[in-house]
Amino acid sequence: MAGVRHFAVAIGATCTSGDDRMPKLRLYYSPGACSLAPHLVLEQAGLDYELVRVDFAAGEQRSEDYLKLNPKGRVPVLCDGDAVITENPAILRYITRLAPERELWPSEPLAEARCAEWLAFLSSGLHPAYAHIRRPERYASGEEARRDVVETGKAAARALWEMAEAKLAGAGDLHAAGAALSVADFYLLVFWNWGRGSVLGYDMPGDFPAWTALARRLTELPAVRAVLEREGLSLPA
Ligand SMILES: N[C@@H](CCC(=O)N[C@@H](CS)C(=O)NCC(=O)O)C(=O)O
Repeated sequence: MAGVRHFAVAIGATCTSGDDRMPKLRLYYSPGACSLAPHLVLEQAGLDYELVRVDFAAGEQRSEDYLKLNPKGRVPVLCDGDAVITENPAILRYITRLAPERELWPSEPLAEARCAEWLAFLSSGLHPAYAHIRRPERYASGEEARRDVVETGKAAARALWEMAEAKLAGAGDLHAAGAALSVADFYLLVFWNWGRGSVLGYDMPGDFPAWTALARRLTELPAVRAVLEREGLSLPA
């Protein structure tokens, strides 16, 4: 990893840094956000990359420059030279293609389907449920309606987190997509971390033991420990 820059500090709206000494890969991230998944995978893949920290508290994701880069106003964004890639499932797949020797994308057909299935389930199921709790203003305008969105989101999130746990426990595999480590494991760590966070406040070891076992196994990887520390996140207890 080549270093961390802050979006506010003269990054500008384009992907290319114009500096040949900088890596071609640049990840725009916010600590603890879903950009944690590509951050973990870039590190585990052993690729040379630069990090650009986007300050959500300062609203940098909605700044004019950032919206030129990603009109969706979200992280993660992965730049590879001039190319801008958004959406976790696409970014995660792309990173695995850059480091095929690390085998983070399964090649066996069923394991590959399982991996893709997790990526879709997490990005289109668990993530939106969480967003209903964190960002109810996206879904309703009145105070009462927003409260209802939060409460409905909480029920939906709990059911989806339990579904993920049942899926992991039922498969009984060492990893999410089978016996081997894959990008799905890293993406699952994001939602494990959100589960223990203040918004959901779940007892992850008590109520989600299979998922917690996976999280603990992941932290045996030096890359995972390094990234969690860089993002200011504690290791799974
Ligand atoms: N579908 C997108 C979702 C990206 C997303 O919602 N990112 C959140 C952080 S987890 C974000 O940037 N939020 C900023 C905001 O809502 O203003 C993906 O999976 O990459």
